[in-house]
Amino acid sequence: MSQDLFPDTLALPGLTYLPGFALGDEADLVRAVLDVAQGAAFRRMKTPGGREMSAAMTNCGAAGWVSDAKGYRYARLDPLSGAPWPEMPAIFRALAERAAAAGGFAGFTPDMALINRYEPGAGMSLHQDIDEQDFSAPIVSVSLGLPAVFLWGGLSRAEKPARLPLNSGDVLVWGGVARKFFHGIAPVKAGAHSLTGTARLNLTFRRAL
Ligand code: MD3
Ligand code: FE
Repeated sequence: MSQDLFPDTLALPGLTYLPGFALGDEADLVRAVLDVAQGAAFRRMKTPGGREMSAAMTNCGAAGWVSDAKGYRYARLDPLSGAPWPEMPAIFRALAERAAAAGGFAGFTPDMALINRYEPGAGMSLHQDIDEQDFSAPIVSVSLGLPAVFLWGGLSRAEKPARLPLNSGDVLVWGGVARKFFHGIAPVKAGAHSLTGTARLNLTFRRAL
């Protein structure tokens, strides 16, 4: 089941909200995240400005999103280990491709996934995802574990963000004009989830290279 996030008067081709789309795969997805993290540990990266991000991150696939004093970029090797990132688990790829098709992007094949882990108090300030090569590809995001409030700021940073609650198993497909929306995550509230414990996990499937 998909539903339009926006009133009829707002034409925003490319954004599809798929509540609960991943509910049947939650346990397998969390297991796959733990597998990836065995090969490439979660770490809190530094922004180019020198601040430590509150969410911990890791990656899988052909490249990983990294941030340090030199800036934001995609790197084929994990700077912590010097090795390639772990391969993308088959369950990740299958879910991302199914969700993309449901969102009108049949044929989307992600080349990597960024995995964010939020402990209570962690969030992500408003930003755009613009480090990828090709903006015609959508981004598929999957929420697992503790709930969070997604902040959606539209196409200009000045817009006051709308708030959308995201629950475990929810999937969003961001393409078209939505692809360059400012967005963020409000600080996650303390809680407990049977699969992720005290954490929220978010997977974003991208075509980065
Ligand atoms: C809208 N992650 O990793 S997912 C990120 O929940 C990121 O961890 C958040 O923002 C999280 O970059 C939000 C929803 C999302 C992801 C990518 C987008 C929304 C997006 C790309 C373009 C527009
Ligand atoms: Fe983002």
